Amino acid sequence: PEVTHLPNLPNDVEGLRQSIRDAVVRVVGEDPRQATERDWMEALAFAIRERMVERRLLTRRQFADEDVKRVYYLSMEYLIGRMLEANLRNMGILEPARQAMADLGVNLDTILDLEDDAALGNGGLGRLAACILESLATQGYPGYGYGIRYEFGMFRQEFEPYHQVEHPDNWLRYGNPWEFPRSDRKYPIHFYGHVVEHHHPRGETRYTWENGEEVLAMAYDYPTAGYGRRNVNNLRLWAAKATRDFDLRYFNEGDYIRAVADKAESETISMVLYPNDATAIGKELRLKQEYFFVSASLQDILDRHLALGYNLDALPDKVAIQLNDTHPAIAVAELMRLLVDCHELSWDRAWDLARRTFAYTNHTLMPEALETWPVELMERVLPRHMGIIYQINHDFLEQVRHRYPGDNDRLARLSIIDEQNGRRVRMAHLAVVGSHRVNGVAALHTQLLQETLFEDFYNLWPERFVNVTNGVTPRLWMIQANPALTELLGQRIGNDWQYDLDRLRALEPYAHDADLQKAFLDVKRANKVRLANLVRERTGVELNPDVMFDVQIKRIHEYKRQLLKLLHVVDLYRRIRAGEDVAPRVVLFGGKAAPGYARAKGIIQVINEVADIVNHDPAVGDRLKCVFFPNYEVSSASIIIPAADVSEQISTAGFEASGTGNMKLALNGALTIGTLDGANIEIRDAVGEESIFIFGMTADEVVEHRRNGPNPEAILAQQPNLAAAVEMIESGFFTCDDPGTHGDLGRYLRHEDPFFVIADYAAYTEACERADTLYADRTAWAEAAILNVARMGYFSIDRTVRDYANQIWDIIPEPVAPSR
Ligand code: DL6
Repeated sequence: PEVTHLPNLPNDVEGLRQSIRDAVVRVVGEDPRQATERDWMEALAFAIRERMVERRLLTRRQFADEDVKRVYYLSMEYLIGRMLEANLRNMGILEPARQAMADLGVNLDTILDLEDDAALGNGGLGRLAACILESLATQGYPGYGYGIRYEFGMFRQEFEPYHQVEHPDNWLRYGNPWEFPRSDRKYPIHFYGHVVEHHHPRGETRYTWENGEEVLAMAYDYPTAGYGRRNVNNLRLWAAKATRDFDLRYFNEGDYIRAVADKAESETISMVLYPNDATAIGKELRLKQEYFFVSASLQDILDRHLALGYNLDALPDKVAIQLNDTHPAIAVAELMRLLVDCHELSWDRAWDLARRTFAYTNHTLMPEALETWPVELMERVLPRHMGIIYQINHDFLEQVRHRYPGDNDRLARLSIIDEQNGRRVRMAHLAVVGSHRVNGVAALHTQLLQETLFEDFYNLWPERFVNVTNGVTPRLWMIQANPALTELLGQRIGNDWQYDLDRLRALEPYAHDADLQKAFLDVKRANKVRLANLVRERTGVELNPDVMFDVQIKRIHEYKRQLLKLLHVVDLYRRIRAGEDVAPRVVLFGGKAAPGYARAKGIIQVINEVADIVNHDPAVGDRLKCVFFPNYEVSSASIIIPAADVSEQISTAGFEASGTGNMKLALNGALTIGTLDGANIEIRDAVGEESIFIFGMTADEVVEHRRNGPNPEAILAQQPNLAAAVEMIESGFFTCDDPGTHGDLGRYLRHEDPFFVIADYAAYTEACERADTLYADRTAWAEAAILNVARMGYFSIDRTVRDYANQIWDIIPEPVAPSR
């Protein structure tokens, strides 16, 4: 019994102090007298992780004892941010740790600021994955994440001076105290080679995948603590390591340098996150990344399943696997390969198990983001999988033929292989065919999926389609990001909302209470001062916390329409210079452009140029400031979001699948100016028309407008303010050194305007004016903002995760009992 006994480390100040001091010596290897702040940070992290792993083991034991069904979340991206504060908070030891550090002469807040963000994701999709893992643990669900341990995450953005320059994000340069390298958990991953058929006279033909290259996937574990619970789950990230065989082959041939170079080359698979959020990356290395992490994860899942004593027929009863977008969709073919080729199940039995195990989340309708791989590439890199995909497609099209005899067009539309565009594998089709559930991420998005992208699939299998509207974790996006509002809420309505966000409703009856309104506005102002300090530090621009903070933070994309906001800024600027009286505001942009997306990079450049002129024009003063916050990431988001008065959610309707920034901002009391797109619609339904400024074309109107052919020039002719703004930009007013720079942008707006910036402009500025009017009435604004907070409970990630658990995964919570 002593051998299997788990330690029980104390969580009080004294116990923590002891662990931290010990860790400085024993783990960091430094004399406490000479330890630097970074040494103390590491020591603290080690003290926390010991405690996390203890609970992790308890959790694992209980899951095994209780025979639970587990969900595995497969995602190429996890946008986690900093881990120290989140782990301290979720472990319930933030305050004791603060005191323990103070006793050791170290300020915890300084230490928290030293940590790099873990930015293993691009934006919404990766942040959603991180929120889901946190919620699984918080609610006690048996849920595990799988992904890639990129050595370089999302690039660091700098402006030199106006345009974006990307710098590598070497987030592991100091090592990483949160990870547990598991050299005992390595799986071989094959690429290339060829397939050999083995015909059996009385059985199915069998296949072996031979020759080719092999790389190892090694596990790194990141424990994930639940808030207010003892459950600690696990995120397992895979790193590529060369095999020993790999070394030997060339060493034996006597080419030492080539051997070392090739070894390094084989490890590049997990080197870098592709920084594209809305375009498919047609690169061979990307396909290898996808297969690499999928194969390792599935081998690991099957190993665990069998080690727990279950047989493969029980797979769908004990395992649910969620595909986060199509990036892991090759899993459908890989599971078939493992079951049929390695475990020797019959094809039909394997297919039944696979389909009942997988579910797929779609995150975009945009054609350029939909992954398709050339058949030729797939055949070369993953020859066995190509054969399996052909077989899956053959069986599937047989079903379709049976259901719709003679309908060849339908067959071509549904086929997993697109024969029109040089033969490509449609990964979304593979994911739909191989899953028992397919979900969109907001009501409108799911509806559009059913009506457009997956219309034929929806007609075939309507029961397969469900909606699961996204959510955000209130632990990070309220408790951690906005301690002042958290405190105020605690005083007014207690803390139950931290576990059940719907309880924010208790605030509603106080929305017109003058004391609460004042306290609420004071909190907002303090958060604006906090942001203004950070903006001064990062950009040198001074912001006045007493004017409206109008915030658009998200990836830079034409459909998200940063240009719409920019035209408004230029319009206001021109009117201020013309002596008009306009409502004062600070406009803050933040977000990264994909490095190869020229239009998006041009948008960043022009915003920076406009900002530079506006901010230095003495005629403007505090009436208008424009800031592009550099290197927007999770840690800066948590300073920006609580300071926003207005949240810009102005995508062209029908293009933003859901959005989650819209939820974070509204939860923190910002009022939304938004189109009827993505989850904005559900936010409007929740908060009520009076707390949101809706404008612009609906998704249907956008389709109609596209059909009729947009005519931006005619609209410009009707709107002198807008025309003047466009002209100021294209004439080079903001680029004195090189006036020709934005001629192209002018042409783009005048003649193309593919996302209807011009068409929606009048409605947009009218919505901004409604916001200005309300903002001027502080009482009315405070009331609307308080109601906004009170009614955002639905957008908790905990509700999202329960929806997945009940509608898709069929899993139940297994809270770890506080046994000791
Ligand atoms: O579902 C998370 C997030 C949504 O909130 C955004 O609206 C959507 O744009 C984003 N999708 C992607 C697209 N990725 N791909 N492929 O990041 O997902």
